[in-house]
Amino acid sequence: MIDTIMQRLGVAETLYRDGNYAVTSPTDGAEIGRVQLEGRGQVQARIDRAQAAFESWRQVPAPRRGELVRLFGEQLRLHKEDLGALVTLECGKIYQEGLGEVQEMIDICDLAVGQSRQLYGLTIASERPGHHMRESWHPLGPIGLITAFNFPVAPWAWNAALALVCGNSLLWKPSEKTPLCALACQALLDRAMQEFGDDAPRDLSQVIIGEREAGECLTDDPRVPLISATGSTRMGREVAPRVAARFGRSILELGGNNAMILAPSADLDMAVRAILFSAVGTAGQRCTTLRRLVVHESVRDEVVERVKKAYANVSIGDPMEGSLVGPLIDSQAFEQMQSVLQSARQQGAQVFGGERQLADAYPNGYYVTPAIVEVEQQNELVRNETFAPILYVLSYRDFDEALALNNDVPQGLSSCVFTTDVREAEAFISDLGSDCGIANVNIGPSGAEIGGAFGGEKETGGGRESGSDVWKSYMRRQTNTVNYSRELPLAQGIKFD
Ligand code: UN1
Repeated sequence: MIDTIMQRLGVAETLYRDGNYAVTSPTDGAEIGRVQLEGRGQVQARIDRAQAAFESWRQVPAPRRGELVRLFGEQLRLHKEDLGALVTLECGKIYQEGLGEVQEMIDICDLAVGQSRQLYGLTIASERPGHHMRESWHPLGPIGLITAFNFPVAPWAWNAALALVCGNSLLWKPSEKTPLCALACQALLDRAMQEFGDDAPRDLSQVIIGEREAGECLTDDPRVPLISATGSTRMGREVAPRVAARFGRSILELGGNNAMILAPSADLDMAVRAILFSAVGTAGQRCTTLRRLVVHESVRDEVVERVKKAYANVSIGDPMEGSLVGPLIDSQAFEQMQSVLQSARQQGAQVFGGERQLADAYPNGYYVTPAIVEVEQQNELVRNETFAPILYVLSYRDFDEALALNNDVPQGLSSCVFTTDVREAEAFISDLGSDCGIANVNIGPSGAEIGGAFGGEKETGGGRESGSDVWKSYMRRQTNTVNYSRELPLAQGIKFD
């Protein structure tokens, strides 16, 4: 299957067959390719080429740059099924979600094409006669993109589509667990570049396949003015100081520990469906996964009962074959989940589910029943993000207590409230409400659409991607004061003669 898919996506066999590093599918642990890891020298050579590509790409008018992104979006439309299947094969999310991820790429391309005609600045009133001020936005340089295994294509596209229309070149270091998806995206972009014509420089976009050393090379190089990194808070703690040490900028999209407040007035049918998708979808491996259910004590028993019933009906298995829950990424993720559940039990929590499934059929595939853990308190275990399908249940009495629980974790990505009480809904998204980058009303915390800024506060890293005015992060801002008079007055009325 892999060969047919890669052929249709236009990836040369040498790129994914002949390397020194084995790529396996989490579905069954089987090897699906071998890629070549790059070291310091190769990465540096790529940065040289990215610099040269930037010098020429920034001269292409922005709306014309948008045309390249439009063509790329067309390639994605044509190859949605193949790329979606490759996402499923390489990272183990179910095919529906693989397709969804490619759709997110298409959506950001559409947004970026429009944006390419709207890279506008301001005109600002000057205090001096015969002067005007304005703000202009200029291309930034080669942009370094670091992405995670769980969303192997969309977050790259959120950054890439906007960065390209903003006039930048790209250097993409994907997760070592999902390099084939990156090669496929690159192949589709190459096709779009061929159609586009000569004004797209050859090394406009490059993929760096490598481990830690390759990543460090990218984060440390002053020629790369912006690093946009998606992954764990642990990774962010390493990347951010390295980039800051050379005064580079970063966009960080790190861990989440997303809660739902479930109020007594909520539409419970809707809430249970939202819990199911957001807690169990992608086998709990989204940064926006619902990890904490903060439910009013008056409906707690009923809700937990209904969620358990819904969990019992969830099909677990081969992500290509219509199941709702695919495998965890690897044995390490499985062991991590088991050790957290074990600690929870030791602390006296009620643990439901969490067992390994299908071990006979897939000795090297790590499928689990999603777990529900009923806890008394929001302790360290709950405050930590475990990248697996574990849903902690906490109860509350009054709304302020629920809000405090929502905010009392180190992460600040996503959050939601289910309520039909307009006061609670408004309070949740008010200045005094949720402290997260995303705060939803009557929908779950995951599955955000393109258009809104995506990202979060605190240990989530503070970055924003994929919508609103985030294009500005991929450009440099310049303030211009122009004097069209014959005098040279100084600001603040200073006399200097
Ligand atoms: C991620 O898990 O890194 O909002 C990204 C969502 C998706 C993106 C998740 N649109 O769940």
